[in-house]
Amino acid sequence: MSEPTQPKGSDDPAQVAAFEARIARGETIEPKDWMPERYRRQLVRMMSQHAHSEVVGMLPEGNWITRAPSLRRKISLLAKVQDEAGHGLYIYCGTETLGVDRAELIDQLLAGTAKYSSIFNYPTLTWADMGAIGWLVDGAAIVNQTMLAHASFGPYARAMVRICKEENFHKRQGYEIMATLAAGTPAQKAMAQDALDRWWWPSLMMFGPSDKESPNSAELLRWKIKQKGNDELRQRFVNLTVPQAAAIGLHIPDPLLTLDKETGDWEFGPIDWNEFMQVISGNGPCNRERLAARRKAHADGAWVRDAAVAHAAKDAARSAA
Ligand code: BYC
Repeated sequence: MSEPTQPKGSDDPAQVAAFEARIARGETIEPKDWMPERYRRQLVRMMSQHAHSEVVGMLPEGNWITRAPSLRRKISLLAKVQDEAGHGLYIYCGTETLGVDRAELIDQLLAGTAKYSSIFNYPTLTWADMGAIGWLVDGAAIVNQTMLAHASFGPYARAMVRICKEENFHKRQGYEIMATLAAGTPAQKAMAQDALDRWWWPSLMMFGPSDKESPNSAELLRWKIKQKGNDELRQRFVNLTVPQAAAIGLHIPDPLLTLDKETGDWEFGPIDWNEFMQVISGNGPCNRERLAARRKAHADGAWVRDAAVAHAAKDAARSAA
C-alpha cells in the first residue's frame, strides 16, 4: 500500500486524544487533517471493499440488460448499472484522498486479495432476480449507507449522500419489478417468490457477521466511521422489508420469522454463517466467474486507459506551450 500524500501522523498519544475529542464533538475529519494511521487504514480497507462491491455488483445485473422484457425495463436497468459504476468511481476517488492509488486497489481486486460484498457471488437466474436485487440488495445498501452518510470521514460521508439518493431509485425499480410479477400470472408470481427465496438470506449476510464476531466494529464505532453495529442495521432492514413482502403477497422464506410485539422487531431464524464464510473466502457460487469477468474487462479496457494517459500528456504539453 502506498504512503499517504499528507504528512503521516506519528500517532503520539496527545494527537490521538485531540483527534478523538474532535470525533466526540461530531466534527468531520477531512483528508488534510491529522488522523491516526490505523483510522486511515481502516477507511482504506472499508472504502476500497465498498468501491469494489459497486464495480463487481454491475456483473449480475449486466447479465440481464440484453434480456430485459421491455424497453422501459431495459432503460431503467441500464441506468442502474451505470450508476453503480459511478458509485465505484466516487468511492475510489475518496480512497485517493487517503493517499492510495486507485490502480493499486484494482490490482488487489484482480489478484483476488481484496474483498467485495458477498452478495455479488450469487447467480442471477431469472428476470425476477433483477427485481430481488433492486428491492433487497439496494434496500440493504440504503440501510447501511444512510448511516455511513454520517461517517466521520468527510469524503466518504459526502459520497454516501449522493449514492443513497440513487440507491432509492434502484430500490424502487426493483420493488416495482417484484410487485408486477407478484400480481401477474401464477408462473410470474412463482418466479418472484423463487427470487425472494434465493436472495433473502444472502441479503441478510450483507450486513456482516454478528457484532460479537465482528473484529472491526468496535474500532469503527469508536471513531464514528460506523454509527451502528451490523446486527442493529440487519434488524432494521428486516423490519422494513417484511411488510413490503406482505404488501405484494410474497413470503419471506423463514419459518421462524415472528413479530416481537414489545420491541416491534421481526425476529428471524439463524443465518448460515458457514455459507457466508465460504463466500467471503472465495468459494461462493460465482466468485471465480466474477473475478474472471473483471480481469477480462480490465484487460479489454487497457487501450482506453492508454488513450486517456496519452490525451492527458498531450493536453499538458499544449497547456505548457
Ligand atoms: N461481504 O469486522 P466486520 C451495493 C468482512 S454495494 C464480504 O464486521 P466491518 C450495490 C469484513 O470486510 C454495497 N465481506 O467488518 C452495488 C471483514 O474482513 P476484513 C457494499 C464482508 O468492516 C451494485 C470481516 O468480514 N456496501 O450496494 O466492520 C448493485 C469481518 O467483518 C461482508 C459496503 O461495502 C460482506 N457482506 O463491517 C447493487 C458498505 N461483511 O476486511 C447494490 C461499506 C463483512 O477484516 N462497508 N465482511 O478482511 C461496511 O459497511 C462494512 O465494511 C460491513 C462490514 C458492514 C460490510
